Amino acid sequence: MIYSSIIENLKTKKMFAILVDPDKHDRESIRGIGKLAGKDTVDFILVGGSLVSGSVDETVGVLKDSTELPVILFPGNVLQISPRADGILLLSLISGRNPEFLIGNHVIAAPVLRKTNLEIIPTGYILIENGRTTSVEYMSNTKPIPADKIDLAVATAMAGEMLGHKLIYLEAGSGAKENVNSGMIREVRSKISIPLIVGGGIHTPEQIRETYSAGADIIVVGSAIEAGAKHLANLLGSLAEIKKEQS
Ligand code: 1GP
Repeated sequence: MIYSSIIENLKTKKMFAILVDPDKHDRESIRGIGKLAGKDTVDFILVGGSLVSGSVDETVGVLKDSTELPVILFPGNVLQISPRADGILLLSLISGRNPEFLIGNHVIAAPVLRKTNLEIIPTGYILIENGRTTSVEYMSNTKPIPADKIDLAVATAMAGEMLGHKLIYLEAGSGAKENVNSGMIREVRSKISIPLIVGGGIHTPEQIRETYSAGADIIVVGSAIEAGAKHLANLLGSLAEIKKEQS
């Protein structure tokens, strides 16, 4: 079970996930990512994006053939469901007030999900302003929480936990100008007891270190792995070191 292994792993170490957007990689590159992402650095692979025209199902298939790591759907919309994945972050965009992203799409997806063996992981998804309009902000038609309104992010995360979400995801948005600030991560972490994922605009080993030190349990990196296999190999090289420091 993915969720119980996350809880188990977090007792002793920080976790790291990479996000594969099917539109940003060809088959070869997806296969390369699967092979490079070893167990000592990457804990799981997310697949999805705000607007995807390529096949999520095919991307999941290639990943499943090239890695043993869990492949988890991170859907931007209901078209991004593949029964071949291991699980799905069932996201509720709780920073927003768009009913489609709070319940509407979930109603559409539920009967489809019920027919699969996907592990469903309800996730409170909180979008934080980052200095520019991201695809997720535009596509979800929601307002992010301002980066300096830490109290709003904390209250939203607490509400997410009280509503029964199993993870909280603090998201600056893919390609964010500014990643989620340490002060906000620290406060949110101290007020919830479920695991905290942080992603968006994290590219360098320094940012990864800082984000973990602030309290992120799981970091997600997407855009930074789109620069090619060499870049990914370098990043994963420093990650092994960082994870050792943090454990
Ligand atoms: C986006 O948090 C993820 O949903 C990753 O963001 O692409 O900026 O790494 P980046």
